[in-house]
Amino acid sequence: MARILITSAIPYINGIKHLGNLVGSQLPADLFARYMRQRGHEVMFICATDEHGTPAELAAAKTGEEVADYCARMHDVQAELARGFRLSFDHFGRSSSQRNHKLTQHFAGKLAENGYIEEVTEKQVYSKADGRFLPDRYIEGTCPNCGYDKARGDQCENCTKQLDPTDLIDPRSAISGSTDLEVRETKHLYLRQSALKDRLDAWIDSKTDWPVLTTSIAKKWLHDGDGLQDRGITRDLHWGVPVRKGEEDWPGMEGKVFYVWFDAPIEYIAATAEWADAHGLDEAAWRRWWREDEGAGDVRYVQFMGKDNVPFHTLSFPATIMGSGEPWKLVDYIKSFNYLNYAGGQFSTSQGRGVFMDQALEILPADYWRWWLLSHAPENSDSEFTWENFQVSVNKDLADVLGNFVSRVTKFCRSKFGEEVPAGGENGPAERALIEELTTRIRAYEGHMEAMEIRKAAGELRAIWVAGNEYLQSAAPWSTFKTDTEAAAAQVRLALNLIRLYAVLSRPFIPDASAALMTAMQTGDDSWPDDVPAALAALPAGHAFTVPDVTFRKIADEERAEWEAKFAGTRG
Ligand code: B3M
Ligand code: ZN
Repeated sequence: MARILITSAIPYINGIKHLGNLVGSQLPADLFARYMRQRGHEVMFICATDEHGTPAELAAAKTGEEVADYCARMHDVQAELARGFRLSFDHFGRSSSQRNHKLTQHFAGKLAENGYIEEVTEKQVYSKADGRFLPDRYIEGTCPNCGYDKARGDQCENCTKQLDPTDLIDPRSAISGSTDLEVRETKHLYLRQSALKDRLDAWIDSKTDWPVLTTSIAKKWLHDGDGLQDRGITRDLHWGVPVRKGEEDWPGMEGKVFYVWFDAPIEYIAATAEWADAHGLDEAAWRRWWREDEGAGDVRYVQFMGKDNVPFHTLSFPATIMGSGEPWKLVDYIKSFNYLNYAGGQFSTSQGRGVFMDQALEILPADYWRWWLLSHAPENSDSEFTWENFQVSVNKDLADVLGNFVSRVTKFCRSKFGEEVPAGGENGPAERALIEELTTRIRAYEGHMEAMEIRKAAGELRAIWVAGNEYLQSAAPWSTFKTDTEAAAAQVRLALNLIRLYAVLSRPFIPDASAALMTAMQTGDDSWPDDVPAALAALPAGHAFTVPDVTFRKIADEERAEWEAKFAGTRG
């Protein structure tokens, strides 16, 4: 069995995430983590809140809280929503943790020692109206690369180019809108990514199995235009990791903090250390996941993220690790996602457009959302959430196919044979054909799950549910029963076993429904169907079960219309 380290991009602390954020990192990472655990692998699944930077400061200023209090409160809110969506993190950390402070300072120290840090006196945008230096994100303007007029000073969200604030055309303060900006001198540290370009290039070239979306973005920033730029990794802010060289002060950098994108990926490592702390474990317990010289040599490390985060994970963070000269684990596979759009536009946190995690759970349980989002994951192109599509998927896949199968089989059995698996009869050609089809499909499902081909996996799972339904429809035990009770018993026995099999196979997608089906089938046998015929005989004649409550309910047209109207505007 393998050891698999899985990280999801860590969500910004300010505000509640929308469904587009969820499907772009945390949810597919959870699917993969659940699947790998189910297959018996040792999994470490890490996420955290990304707490530094100006957005946190400004959000706290708005609510009138100290920024540390704001972050503590919002961390708990996000952790609770993660539980609501059944995100099975081994640890949900905080980038503001002491662990991350120490590790971030450690990496900076090593990078300096190895000559990868340059101290630069530079000119930075100062807003007289706001009385402060404006950090990158709080300067808006026109992207010099693509012309998008709401590009931020750190990155253009339209073309994903990493920017420096002074690159922007017609810059303005995002805090006050003021264009009364002037440039003042201040000293900052730069990570000399350009000096690592050849290593990064060779490393990306060696990743022939990565999704094209991931490598194409990396290649673009390695080779387009001026190639890989050195990046400023410090900021004139109060909130963040104080700039230190390892354990020592850094002369000239007093009062400055590291740039949020420098410390955020390091939090993947720090959060694993936080996990060890939370469980009273020693240093070795987390280092065996991260240090190749301390046991991580055989770990497979997989990251999940939206496409806008790819440059930081294919270039900047690997540069930090390579430049440290220490054997920290580099990522083995990056699964990246396009955007999920919302009803003809974009989801937008700043404009409150779309459905947010808290709102979603107020409407329907997590499984409904998990199924729709995962089966429509924006893998090969952007995808779109519409209420109509959501209604159709839920009603068809979950209610008509899976839910209906469970309900018909259990109710029919209860009425004719009682609440236990019936004895008698044996499998005939139709049953053998079904088992054969399921065997092929289950092997395909495994292949897609291992390859993180999420839509294909969802499609195969749906086909597995459909195959059972079609079998039931044509076997028609309710007719068979009238002439041949033995044959009907064999049909129902197989169908009841299919319910258990569905619970096992569907668990990574719809964990609550899966648990409810296992409870109804009164079994704890959740072993993976390596041997499908055996798996379909796991519940023997005489095994008791109960008829479950409705597994999935349908969404009525009026409800859909009501939600559509309710979420048409922006969040208040
Ligand atoms: N917080 C951006 C995002 O949530 C950023 C990711 C950090 S990953 C280290 O999309
Ligand atoms: Zn652009």
